[in-house]
Amino acid sequence: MIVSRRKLIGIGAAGAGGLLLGGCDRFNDAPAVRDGLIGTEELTKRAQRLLVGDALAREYSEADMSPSFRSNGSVSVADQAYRAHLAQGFARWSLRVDGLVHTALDLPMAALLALPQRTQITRHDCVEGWSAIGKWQGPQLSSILARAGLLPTARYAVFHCADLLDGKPYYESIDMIDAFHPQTILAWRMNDRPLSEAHGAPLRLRVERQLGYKQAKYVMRVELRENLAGLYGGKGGFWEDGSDYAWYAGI
Ligand SMILES: Nc1nc2c(c(=O)[nH]1)N[C@H]1C(S)=C(S)[C@@H](COP(=O)(O)O)O[C@H]1N2
Ligand SMILES: [Mo]
Repeated sequence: MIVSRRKLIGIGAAGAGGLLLGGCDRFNDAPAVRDGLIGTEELTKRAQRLLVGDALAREYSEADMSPSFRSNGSVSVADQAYRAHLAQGFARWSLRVDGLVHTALDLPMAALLALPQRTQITRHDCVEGWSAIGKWQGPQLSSILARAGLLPTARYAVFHCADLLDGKPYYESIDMIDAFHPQTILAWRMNDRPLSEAHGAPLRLRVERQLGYKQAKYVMRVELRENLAGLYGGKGGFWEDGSDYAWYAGI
């Protein structure tokens, strides 16, 4: 299974990189690019960002929603503290926000629900070759980060999850461009219902311009960091560490 996932992402990354880099002279002329100071993955990311800018991912109508939205990866969480919170409907659970912030936060569900909410109907694309259109609701990550107050050195938001996959903690990370993108939300509601356990209760990331594996489920803690080195495998995510998936998984 891991082998087939690798194949798919390999083809996707090569295709996108070739196409995007080939078409962008302004980008290729930049001194750091000319002098070979930037690696291939960073090139792909920057090329995509130049072309995509702050564009919104496509949003769909209710009529487009998939009749069923499959779940993938972890579909349940073994952790005892998680199971106790699940049994209580997350009534005493809170999201931890810490690291390079002015004020570390513990936000209970009520506080997350009291923040301005964004609802979006988007398409989820998994590298395993399936897609589904679903409706997501939650506060924008930007409003949570604004509450905590970022220190100037904060460059990445890391999402720590409650589950273990293949015995290892699942985690993901994004940069500040995606963290402050209007469609980047911490969703607690999916298709007009609170998130199920299989889809990541109580809270999951939606970062709509990237692939499925970036959409971290079971988010317990958001940590602001200056770099990703020294955290687990150092590549910023579970699949990035274990299977060489691209850190920037632009669609
Ligand atoms: N915590 C956690 N988040 C995760 C995963 C996982 O195994 N654990 N799998 C990822 C992958 S590969 C995909 S395609 C989506 C699947 O989301 P879904 O189960 O809601 O369809 O979650 C992503 N986020
Ligand atoms: Mo996926």
